Amino acid sequence: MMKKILSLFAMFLVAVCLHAQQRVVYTINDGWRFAKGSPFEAHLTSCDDSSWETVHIPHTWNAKDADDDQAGFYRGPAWYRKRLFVDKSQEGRRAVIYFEGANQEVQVYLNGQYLGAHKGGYTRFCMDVTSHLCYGQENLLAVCVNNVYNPNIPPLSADFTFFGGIYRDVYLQFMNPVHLATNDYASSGVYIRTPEVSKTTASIEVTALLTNELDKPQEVIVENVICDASGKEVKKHQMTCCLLAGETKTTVAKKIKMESPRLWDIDDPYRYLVYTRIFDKKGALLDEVVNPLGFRWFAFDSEKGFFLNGKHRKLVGTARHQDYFQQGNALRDELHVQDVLLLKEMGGNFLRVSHYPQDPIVMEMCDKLGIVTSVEIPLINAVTETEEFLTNSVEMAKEMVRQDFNRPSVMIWGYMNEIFLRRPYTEGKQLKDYYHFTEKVARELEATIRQEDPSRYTLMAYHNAPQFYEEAHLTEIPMILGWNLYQGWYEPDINKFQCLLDRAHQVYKGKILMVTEYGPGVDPRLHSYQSERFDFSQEYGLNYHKHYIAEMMKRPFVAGSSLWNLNDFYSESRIDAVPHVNNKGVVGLNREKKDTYLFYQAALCKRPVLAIGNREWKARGGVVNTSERACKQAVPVFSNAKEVELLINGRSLGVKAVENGSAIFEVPFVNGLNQLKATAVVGNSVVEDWLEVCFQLVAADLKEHGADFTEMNIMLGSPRYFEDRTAQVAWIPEQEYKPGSWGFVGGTPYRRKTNFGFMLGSDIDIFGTDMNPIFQTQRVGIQSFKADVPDGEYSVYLYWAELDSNKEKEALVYNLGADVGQILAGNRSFGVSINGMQVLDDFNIARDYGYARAVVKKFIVTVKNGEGLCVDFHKKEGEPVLNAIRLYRNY
Ligand code: GCB
Ligand code: CA
Repeated sequence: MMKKILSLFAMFLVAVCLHAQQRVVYTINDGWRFAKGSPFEAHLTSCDDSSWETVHIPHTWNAKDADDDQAGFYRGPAWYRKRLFVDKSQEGRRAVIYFEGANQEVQVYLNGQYLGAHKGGYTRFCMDVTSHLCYGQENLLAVCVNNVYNPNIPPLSADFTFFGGIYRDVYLQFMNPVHLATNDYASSGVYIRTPEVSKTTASIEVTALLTNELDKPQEVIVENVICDASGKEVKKHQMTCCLLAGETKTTVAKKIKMESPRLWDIDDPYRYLVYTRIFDKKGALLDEVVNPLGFRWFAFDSEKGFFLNGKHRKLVGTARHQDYFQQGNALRDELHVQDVLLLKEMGGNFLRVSHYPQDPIVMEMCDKLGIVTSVEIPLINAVTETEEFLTNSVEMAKEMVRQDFNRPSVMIWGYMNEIFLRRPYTEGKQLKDYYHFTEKVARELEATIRQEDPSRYTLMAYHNAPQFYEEAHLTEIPMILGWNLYQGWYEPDINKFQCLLDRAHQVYKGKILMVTEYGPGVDPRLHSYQSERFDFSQEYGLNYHKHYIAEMMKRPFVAGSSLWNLNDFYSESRIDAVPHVNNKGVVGLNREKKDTYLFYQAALCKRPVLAIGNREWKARGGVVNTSERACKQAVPVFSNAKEVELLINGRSLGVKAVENGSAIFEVPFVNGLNQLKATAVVGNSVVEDWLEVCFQLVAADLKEHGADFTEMNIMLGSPRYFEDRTAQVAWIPEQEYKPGSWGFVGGTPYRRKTNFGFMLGSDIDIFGTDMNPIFQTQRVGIQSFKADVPDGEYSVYLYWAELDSNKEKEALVYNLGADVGQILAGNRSFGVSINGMQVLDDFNIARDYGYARAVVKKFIVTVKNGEGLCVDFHKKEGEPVLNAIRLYRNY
């Protein structure tokens, strides 16, 4: 008995010893000290950081910059310091610090000693810290991160915010001195290839890099074990290897054969695991690394599109940026996971991991869910004509390929997005040289990637200026030509889209074609039943996407597409309906689903889909337009059923056929709460969906039905509906005044001049509000706003912003060196009276508030003797304007 216990004890000891020798990996994300700028001797232990902020990684110092009123964001150095206690038990082992990503230049110090640097904000990197580490005591890790513009590090410019910081996980790793290499571009040290794959057989080749950091040679056994998804060992390969002192050596396990492999596919993303292990001569495990293995074969054809495991597949999906509401790019893993799930749920099978390599967990999810991916390095808009720029780009390409080499989901490597969008020259020798240099960079990147990984395709994405790319021979270099197309958005005619596809197919014969971007801006708070280009309404967005996807589906030569973008994302210099945000997501910054998302879900999914559209439009309003004292408004129901039924407050609105993913119902909303219920039968299952909408009904015939009038919120110069989601207020479009009702008298909607003619409303950012849309439209030359409301006391809120602030004028003023306010003041001045009483005489928005600033004035007014309310505007200089009006009944 005693013997048995002893031997059990011995086994336990052995187990503990074996374990203690394996790799230990953990994050060191919490409790860092942080300071912007360059504090004195921040790299030294003696530096006092007690007054610094305490932060947690993932962290960016620009998270708040993204939502504030000021243009620009902090770009410069900042320091992170972390006290690290390291156990004595790790002494004698190798210690490595591993960063998943920090933007964009990093220098690392340990206990005051310089360890190394890394350039580029989107790839992983690691450093051996063993020689500077003190065991059984505290160490000081100091990291300088800098996101200042560096002409030699791509991206130079782009339509997204270059959030600075250590914004992805940081790990400490401890391992045996004899271990799988950690000095190969932060790869796993193991590269798995599958030179042959078919349904019946596959061959596998595993290249492992081994490092011996002892000062004497080591004889080791390298083992590669392939396990299926249940963990069962299915193949094992062993070999011996002799490592010299200090050597890193490459070993290759060739031609491991496998019969009837279960394939990795979109619908069945089956993954095996490869355990690569090193043992010493006595059989003790020294190190182990695990990698995914997916068996698949794929091919692109310039006429027929994409084939996976011999089966044709139209790739349909999205691109994705790594940001989230108020968090910049500093996302915890769960938020990355959520995005890939959203894509899968939408029915997507393709992710353009753009414009840069992303968090490893994104890639892991694509492997797990069966999402084909294209990963790219961030050469965007322009290049710098230096050798250093070229070298950094090539290094980045190697990092990208080696780091995600083993991912079954990756089938394409990309580089260069719209590289001629910001050409510094437009003609002459300088342009020629610039083209030449760009071509050289492209050719080197292509060669590097093809050499690193001949098993995958290469991709470049172009904007609609094909002549530039042709002139520089860039359309000849990659295997796949990706087009970013925005006809019907940046360009007026949506039908040019399909013409461009056909042209590209004709001109670049034999080249594979993908649509790497397309998409309109959609502010989820905006709706319109007269939607038009650039109004940011959900309705325009939906029409645009329906058009694009239909045209692409018709053309087999379009191998695939990634709509722009899965999610709204921050772009500091952009002015859309939401300042500093690019609104082209099919989900919002907080991942709310826009109608466009629901449409794709219905169009792409095989499982039953039923979703009432306008999902997040919960504070909705409109004018009574039926005898039943209701407001009829169109509501789309998205489904892949043949027909759907919609009920409002228990009453059926009938059954409608689904066309192109949706059925539109005219829903008679009543004042207050409305309960919508949709039902459909898909196959054998009955599906249902519900939505509650709070509706604010505004009477058209105020004189007759105004007794219970409470409020109205009207956008002038606009057919748009807007939801103030903070206060749950429904804004509705203007109408012309008729006796007994309400509305404007006189004037015309504000139109802004663009390169493509006039557009309704402005796109300038309005200061002092997060509700740009209320202020971006306007009635110019308005004479009155009247409402035949019942007697009582009212709050009348008038909303203004001076929209005439085009850059030309400002530039002119700056050229003259004069004060903006002085020159432009007085260009518009008017008086305002309410019910005959003058309340403003010489009101000049620009003079008093400057341009593009939200101004709201509230007037308390008593309405008596059944006279209703009348706001009159008196022209003095220029045209009187009004952007919006809110009438609220006090008593
Ligand atoms: C593009 C760019 C992308 C932008 C997008 C847009 O073509 O590749 O980075 O965000 O257009 O929204 O304008
Ligand atoms: Ca992570």
